[in-house]
Amino acid sequence: MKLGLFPALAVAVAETIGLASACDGHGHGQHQRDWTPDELAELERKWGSEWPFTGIGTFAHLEYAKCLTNPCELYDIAIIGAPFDTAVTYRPGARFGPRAIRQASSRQTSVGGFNPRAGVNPYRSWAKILDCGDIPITPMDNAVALAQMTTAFTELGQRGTASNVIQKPRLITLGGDHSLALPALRALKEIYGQPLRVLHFDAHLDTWHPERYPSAWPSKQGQFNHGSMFWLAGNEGLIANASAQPSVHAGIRTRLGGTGWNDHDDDTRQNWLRLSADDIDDIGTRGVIDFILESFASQDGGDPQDPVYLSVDIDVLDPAFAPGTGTPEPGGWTTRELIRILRGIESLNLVGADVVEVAPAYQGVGEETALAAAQVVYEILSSMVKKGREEMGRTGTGEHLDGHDEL
Ligand SMILES: [Mn+2]
Repeated sequence: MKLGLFPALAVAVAETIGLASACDGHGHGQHQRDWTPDELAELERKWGSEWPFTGIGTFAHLEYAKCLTNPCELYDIAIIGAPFDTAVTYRPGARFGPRAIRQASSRQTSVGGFNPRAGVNPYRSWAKILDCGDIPITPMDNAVALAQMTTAFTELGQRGTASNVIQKPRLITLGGDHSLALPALRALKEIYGQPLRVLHFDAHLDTWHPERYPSAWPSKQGQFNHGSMFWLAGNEGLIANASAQPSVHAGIRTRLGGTGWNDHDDDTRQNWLRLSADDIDDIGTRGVIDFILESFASQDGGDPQDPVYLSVDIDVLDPAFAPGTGTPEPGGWTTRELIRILRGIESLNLVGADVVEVAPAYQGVGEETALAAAQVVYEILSSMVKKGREEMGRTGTGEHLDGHDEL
């Protein structure tokens, strides 16, 4: 066997049949010899661990794979960066969001990853979770960028899974500005063959008619922006439009256009329900959770089962907690409230999610905005893994790998 041709495969085969592994290349010296599996295991024991502050910065120290260029790479859940911010209306900078969120996730490790709120360690359960890196999105041409994101999300989401627990892999996208929700929903419509329902945490509606941004220079391309992507998605039939299957905004506190509530009326016509940021003062996190779960309940009133896309604009948080964002609005939720709400809705059937509008140039030196975004991703991962584990319990498939049975 020529080791130089397929080194990874050669090592795997050698390990399988009990052969030692040899170094590739043309160097000289004592390393250019065969290494036994025991010797390699000893190296792994001595040097294989990482401290939270060491290593190359993948999300939560997860294994990194360039999934877009390696179609054989399988996963159950993929973290994928979409560093794109040329469709914003105010502050740019979210192209640096994926890097910042990964950096802020450093203290998340598989060793210390048990989520006591959820009762699961998402990094040590049935799911193979990979950091698939970033989509190389052009900052020069938004039409090309939209095509790139749509294609990438479709290719990544259509892949087979690493386990037999779920049929389709889940993508969690690190934004990037919020416009990426349009290509994400296009991909999910293609993959699931049906329009999705959306749970949207945000200060803003993002169902704005493009003419909400008045210009003497209207353009079709200009409709693709971070405030109109749900309007576009609705028009394209990507979002469920049956009155019994509404989508939900929560955390809303934006100013509206004109002199009245026309934007709300338009939003309602697009089949959305709204929960304002202020509502939490009257109904608490429990009330917010109940509103969401009741809105997504199945037709017979049972557990929500419709596939849901979860979109988290970090500006749902108050600028006190997340100033590093493109369009900050005072009067938002705390990070703790958002975490509590995310935990409360873990029974939703999340088939994809994003965390968007993290623009680290405007955050404090303590990286509070990116930390909040990394925590949001962790809570979503916890929910997806926990739901899969419950599914395994119902169907009797797979193995219980956690060593805990706290459910
Ligand atoms: Mn927003």
